[in-house]
Amino acid sequence: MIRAYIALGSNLEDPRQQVTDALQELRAIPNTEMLAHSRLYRSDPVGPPGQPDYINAVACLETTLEAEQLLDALQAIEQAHDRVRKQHWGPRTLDLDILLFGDQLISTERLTVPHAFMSERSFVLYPLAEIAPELQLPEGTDLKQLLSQCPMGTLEPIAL
Ligand code: A4P
Ligand code: MG
Repeated sequence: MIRAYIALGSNLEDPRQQVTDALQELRAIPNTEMLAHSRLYRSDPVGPPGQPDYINAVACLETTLEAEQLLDALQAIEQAHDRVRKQHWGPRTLDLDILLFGDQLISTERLTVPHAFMSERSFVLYPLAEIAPELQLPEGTDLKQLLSQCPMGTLEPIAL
C-alpha cells in the first residue's frame, strides 16, 4: 500500500463542479481508496495572464497501483472531462497531478515525483497541509517549513 497525494485544478467550464466530480471519480479508481480530501480553494491563475481563477484541492489516496498505473487512471479522468491540452500552464477543465507517491523519487519520461513546482505553490501547499499537516517530503523537508516560506496570497477556501 502506497499513500499518494493528488492535486486537482480547474479553471474552465464550472471549475467547482469539475473538481467536485473529479473527487468522486478518484474514489472509483481500482485498487485505490480515498483517505481524505481538502476543502476547495479559489486562487488567482499562475502562468499566462488573462485566464479565469482556479479551483484547487488535494486528495490523499491509498493504492496498490504502481505510479504509472495511477497516472493512467488520472489521465483517463482528465480525458473524460474533455481536457484539451493546448498551452503550457494555460486554462484547463481538469488537471490531476501526482504530488507525492509514498516516499518515492520518480524521474521518468512520464512522471516527475515529487511534482516539480509543488513546494512553491500556495494552491498546493495549503490544501495539502489541511489533510496532512505533519507531512515530510521524501528528501526530509517538512511541509510546515515550505508553508512558512510560501505566503497564502489570494488563495481562499470556499464553502463546499
Ligand atoms: N507528468 C510529469 N510528472 C507528473 C506528475 N507528477 N503528475 C507529465 C502528473 N503528470 C505528470 O501534463 C503534461 C505531462 O506531465 C503529462 O503527460 C504527464 O506525463 P499536462 O497536465 O498535460 O501539462 P501542463 O499543463 O503543461 O503541465 P502541468 O504539470 O499539469 O501544469 P502545472 O504545473 O500543474 O500547471 N494556477 C492556479 N492558481 N492553480 C492551478 O491549479 N495550474 C497550472 C498548471 C497553472 N496555473 C495554475 C494552476
Ligand atoms: Mg498536469
